[in-house]
This record gives sequence, C-alpha cells and structure tokens, in this order.
Amino acid sequence: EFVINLLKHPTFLDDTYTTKFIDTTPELFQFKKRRDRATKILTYIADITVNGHPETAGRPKPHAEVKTPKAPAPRAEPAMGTRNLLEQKGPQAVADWMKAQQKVLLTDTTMRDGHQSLLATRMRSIDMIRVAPAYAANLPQLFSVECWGGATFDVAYRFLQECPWQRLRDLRAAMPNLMTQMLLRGANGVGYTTYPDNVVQAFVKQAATTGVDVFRVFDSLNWVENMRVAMDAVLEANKLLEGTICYTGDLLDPARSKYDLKYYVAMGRELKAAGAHVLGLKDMAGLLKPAAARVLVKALKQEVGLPIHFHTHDTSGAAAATVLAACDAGVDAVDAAMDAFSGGTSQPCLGSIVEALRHTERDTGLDIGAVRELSNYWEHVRAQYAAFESGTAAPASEVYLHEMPGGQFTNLKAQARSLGLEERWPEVAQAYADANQIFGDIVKVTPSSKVVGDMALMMVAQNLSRAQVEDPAVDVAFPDSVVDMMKGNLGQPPGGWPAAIQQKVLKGETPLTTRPGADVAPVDLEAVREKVSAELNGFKVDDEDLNGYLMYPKVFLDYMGRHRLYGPVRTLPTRTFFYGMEPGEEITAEIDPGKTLEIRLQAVGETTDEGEAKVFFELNGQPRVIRVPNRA
Ligand code: BTN
Ligand code: 3PY
Ligand code: ZN
Repeated sequence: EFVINLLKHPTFLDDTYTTKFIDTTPELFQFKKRRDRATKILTYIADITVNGHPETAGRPKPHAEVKTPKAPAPRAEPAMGTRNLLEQKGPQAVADWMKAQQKVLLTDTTMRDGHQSLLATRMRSIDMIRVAPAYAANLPQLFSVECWGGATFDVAYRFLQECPWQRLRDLRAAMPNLMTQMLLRGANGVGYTTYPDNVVQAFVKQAATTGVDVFRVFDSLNWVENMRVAMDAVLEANKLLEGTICYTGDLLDPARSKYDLKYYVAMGRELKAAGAHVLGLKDMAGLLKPAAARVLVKALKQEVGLPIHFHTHDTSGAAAATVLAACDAGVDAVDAAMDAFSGGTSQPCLGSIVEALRHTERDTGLDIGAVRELSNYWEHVRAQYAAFESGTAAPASEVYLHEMPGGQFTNLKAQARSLGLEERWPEVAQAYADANQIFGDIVKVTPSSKVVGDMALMMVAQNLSRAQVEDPAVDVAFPDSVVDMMKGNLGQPPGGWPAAIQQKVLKGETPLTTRPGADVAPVDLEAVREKVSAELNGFKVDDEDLNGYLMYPKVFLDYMGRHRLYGPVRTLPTRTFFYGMEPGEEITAEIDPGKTLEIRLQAVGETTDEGEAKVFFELNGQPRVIRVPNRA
C-alpha cells in the first residue's frame, strides 16, 4: 500500500490547496493509476476515522443508536403528477391548471429551504435520493418538491464533497411525476455576486436540462430589471417561471409606506408583463402577518391575475396562521416542510397545514398517512446532523425587529459567536435593523442580506451607532460588501440608494445606476472550458462542471482536487461521512448502480514514528490496509 503524501503537504492542510498543486508537484500523483475508487473511499474513511471531520469537531454528536434512515415503501406505482402535465402541455397549462384548482397546492421544501434554514444547508444527497421514490409514489398530488438552488449549490461542492448536478439528476430520475423546483437569485445565479448575462443563461439552460422544472426567480433588491435575463432563459427552456416578489416591511403599518400595497401590485404586474407564469410571493424572513396576507393575496389575485405561490418562514411561530389566512384569501400554492424539518427559521409544518385545511373547501387532498411516514423518515435524517443544529429552540418575535431571512438568522448568530459577540446578540439584532435603515430600508435576502449582516456586525464590533455611521465627520471603514453594493453592483433598490450614505461610502466615486450585468462582458465559455481542463490535467470538463466552475471557480477546483483523492464519498452513509467508522462496524456504499462496496473496519493500528496510522479494513471480504497521517 502507499502513503498519501498529499495530506501532509502544508498547502493542502492550510486549505489553500487547489488542483493547480497537482500540476506543480506531479511526483505526488504517481500513484494515481493505482488508486481505484474503492481505495479512494477507504482513504477518506481512514482519514476521518483517525483525524475526525473538520466540520464536526467540537460539535454535538448524533446518539449512538441513530441508524441509517429507512425510507417508506412505495404504496403504488407513481400516479400522474404536475410533471406529466408540464411535459405534455407546457408551463402555461400548468399555470392555468393551478388557477382552476379549489384545493391548496403544496410544495415540500424539506430538501432545500428546510435544511438550509435549520441545518446550515448540510443535508447530503444520499438522504434525499433514498426517499425520493416514496415521494413519487406516495405523494403524487404535491405541486412540487423544492430540492435545488439557493445555498445548496455551493455547499454541496464546498462542504459535502459532492456534485450538485448529480444530486439533481438523481432526484429527477427518482421522481418522474413530480415537478422539481429551484431557487434562483436572478442575476446572482446561485452565488453572491453579479454574473455576466451569458453565464446566467448557460446556468439556467443547464439546470433545465439536468432536471429543474420550476424556477423561482427573485432579485435581492426586488429590481425586475435585474431578473429579466434569468426569466427569459427559463421561458426559453420552456419551464415553469415563477417570477417572485420578495416581501419586506409591514404592509399594514403606515410608517413603513415604502412597501405598500401599491408597490407590491405594481411589481406583480411588472413580473407578469415580463412573462412569469406564476407569481411567487417570497416572505424570506417570515414578516407577513395574517391580516396583511389577507389583504395582499386578495389584491395580487385580483390585480395581477397570475396564480400565486406563497413562501414564508416560521421564525416568529406565527407562519401557519399566515398561510391559512393566505389560503382564505385565495392563494393557489404554498410552501411547507415535513414536520421534522419545519418550524423555527424553516417553513411551517406541511402535515399540520394538510390537517388544518381538511374538510374545508380548500382541502389539499394529500394523504396524511403518507405525509407521516415521510416525516418519520426525515426525523431520523435530522438526527444524523446533530453537529449542524443551531440550538434555536423557541419562536423569535424579535424577527419583526431585525427582519433577517430564515436562512441568515442562525448563520449570523454563529458568525457573531465566532467574533466573540454572542453575548451582544440583541445589539446585533438592533444594528441589523439600523443598517437596513442606513441603506434606505431595502429588501434583505441573499445577497443583499449578507451586506446588511456584514454592516451590522461591523457596527457592533466597533461600537458605531447609526448616527455615527451617517455622520460625514466620523471616519468609517465600510466592509467591502457594503462598498460593492453602494457602487450599484447588486442593482438598484426602489427609489435608489440614499445619496448621503452612498457618497460617504464611495468617497466621490461615481456609482452605477444601470443594470450591472449589462456592463459585464460575456464570458468565452469554450475558452474557460479549455482553461479549466488544462488546470485539471486534461480532465474532460462537461457542461455541468463548466457551469459549476463559472459560479464558483475556486470552490469547484477545490472540490475536484479532493474528488481525485477521495472519490465518490457521496455514496457513504452520513454518519460515516462525518464521523468515520468504529472497529467492527460494517457499511455498504453503492458506487455505481449495482456495484456495491462492503466495507468493514477491522482496527486502527498504532501510529508510526513517521506519524502515520495504519487502518485495517475488509473490502468485499478482502483485507486492505490504508495508511493516513495522524493529525489528531
Ligand atoms: C471540507 O472541505 O471541510 C469537507 C471535505 C472533507 C475534507 C477532508 S476531511 C480529511 C482531510 N482533512 C482536512 O482538513 N480536509 C480533508
Ligand atoms: C437563498 O437565496 O438561498 C434564500 O433562501 C433566500 O431566501
Ligand atoms: Zn425561504
């Protein structure tokens, strides 16, 4: 057996490692040909077993009795669902069908926003793919399954060592009758910056080809201009376009008149004119109150005329009331998550909505027994991710003060903790609200929410008040993200940026007032493909890889570098991926359909004087020894 020099190399350990390193130090890769995928996976398990996973170190562990979750059995052959309608009659027919339904249609967000909001987006594909056939068979009445986009794209590459495209492909194949749904940040794609138009176009085309049916497109400042390129690309792909309004403020509060009924209706009409089949109403922070939902949904239904799909978060604990009010007011579809992934910063509970509407004219028609079985599965899944729980146990009415999106709330808390500001969280919440006002009261959702969060942390860390920040006489070193936003690089908010703060941040530089993507030169896609391929030693870069690189160049290359070492670790059980194995334990990993590795950990040997641990396995009954550096 061989020694893995690479793991010891300082470039790798300090995390600046990229595949470039492979080109400059070819001697480390001479073993390349000998390393089959099974050996790579054993290497990964050995490394995690000896050294632990960097992401779970010092975090709570799942209980010893937490087993690999078992998906419910399919109850029948998958019945026809919305996907069949989309395939046969196209997206306009789906929208017409939605409007003709009495029942409330449901989207299950467990596989995207549910874990994004509760578990820092760490759910692995295997836990989704295993249960997907049960969705197709047992819940064919679902409107859609939100399972892609948002933060899941980069987290897959970055932290889960898996390809997001493969996840999508597998889910698509396992749920042929259900529409898959993704969240797309308009000109920001699934990233945090503005991409060239042709990058956004290529991304949408690829997502549609690999398996997305419903595209929920939004802009982080509600600027429709910034959404058109993405929206047109969805129309071009003949998929269902959900043009989306982000809700902020407080509709019924006369003091927050910037975002009033007129504003939302006008934006809804703009989205309709831009070609949206469905109007998305995205309440990313869970700020829409029941009485306001009644007014808003009714007005949008009447004045815009598109079917409405409502999304909210239960941070306040009052989201179910808002959903039910929206149902009373005629909303067409709503988002919810399975019990174990609902509540708190996630969506309200799907099963409870099904029950609340039962025996009313808006009965969803979903089989509650099937919902329960799936939810039991998800409960076991969640137990495996104890390391990523945020510990938020109760509703937070504070959300009406700070207006943080569900996905950001727990993240910002963790960031505050790492800056030593945990004790001062109430100040962070207030500073977030103040930062929002400094920027002129804006929509806060990725990526604008990140800018407001950066600003808030800076204000608390440096004890700066809103008055000081706004005072031209007080010198303030603004975060880079703030400078970028004030330059106009995320686009324009309604009414533009407040001139005084913009001038202070930009120190005389002239901001952009046009659409940022319009000023970015198109990327030569084939030239990039060749460059990436060269960087990866001639690896054949397909369209999915290319689109991954275009969104996240470094994250993608780092992923490829680790993939070369560790192989298809996506096939490992989640406990093994995060904690390695115990002596005597046996697992299986299906690395190809029908090709299964039976892996048994026999023992972990002593560490040699060179600092290497020998790890003894049985692989499909044959003994194998893997040496890994002991860094523990
Ligand atoms: C990550 O990037 O943090 C997750 C992927 C796994 C990285 C492996 S875990 C063993 C080895 N040690 C490290 O610090 N990184 C790699
Ligand atoms: C995302 O952009 O990831 C979001 O979930 C916004 O709400
Ligand atoms: Zn959300």
